Amino acid sequence: MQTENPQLRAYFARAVFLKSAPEASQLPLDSGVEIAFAGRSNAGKSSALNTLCAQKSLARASKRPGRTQLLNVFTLDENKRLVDLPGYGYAEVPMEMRKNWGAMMDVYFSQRLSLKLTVLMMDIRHPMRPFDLMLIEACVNRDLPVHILLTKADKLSRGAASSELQKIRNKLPEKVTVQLFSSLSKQGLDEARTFLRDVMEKHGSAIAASAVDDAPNHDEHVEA
Ligand SMILES: Nc1nc2c(ncn2[C@@H]2O[C@H](COP(=O)(O)OP(=O)(O)O)[C@@H](O)[C@H]2O)c(=O)[nH]1
Ligand SMILES: [Mg+2]
Repeated sequence: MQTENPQLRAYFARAVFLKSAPEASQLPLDSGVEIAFAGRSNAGKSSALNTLCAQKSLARASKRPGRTQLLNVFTLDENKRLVDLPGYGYAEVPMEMRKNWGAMMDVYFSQRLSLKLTVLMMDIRHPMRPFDLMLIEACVNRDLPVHILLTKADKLSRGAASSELQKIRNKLPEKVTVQLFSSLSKQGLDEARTFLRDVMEKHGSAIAASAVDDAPNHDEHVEA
């Protein structure tokens, strides 16, 4: 088990569940900084979120994948959010739901201005599947940074994991970053937290500087 930096841990341990939105239109007001978590069902997304936020069941790490089609919103503070996107990739998800998923993601990725980073979870043993490539392309097309966590790195030997990392890095667009990660061993935890915190702080301070007279009204959100 790897050690973790306590300050980085505390930064994310503040996360609390805010709401589940069945559609992008029902997300909180589009202000502040948002980081989205995406990945195929079973990629280890819920586990990664729980590990990053040092909580046991912030995002439910379920063994029954692919059923919930909700955007789950967690807040670090009033200007910083993590959004857990619905998983995708299981044949058992009905066609209607898949179409709905695509439409929802299109709206979310193309319109959400506060979205500053997508964290894509890929199981290191099953990386770069069509869904992953589609998502990377959608983000790159709108200049949205993507940071990839190659999850379950503990399933491979150190050597195999780092050669897989290099192989995948070579196939990615230059701006997409990638690292090894394991919720089980906490490998890559500080690295991931540092990356995410830097994105939050970079955009967060820009907002603070421009928001002196212009504080967002958080009561504006209307529940459906
Ligand atoms: N060995 C190992 N298993 C993991 C890790 N992360 C998740 N898993 C397992 O992978 C399965 C799917 O994890 P989950 O977080 O629910 O994936 P999600 O569907 O993407 O949210 C579960 O059985 C987890 O216990 C990891 O870092 N190492
Ligand atoms: Mg999950």
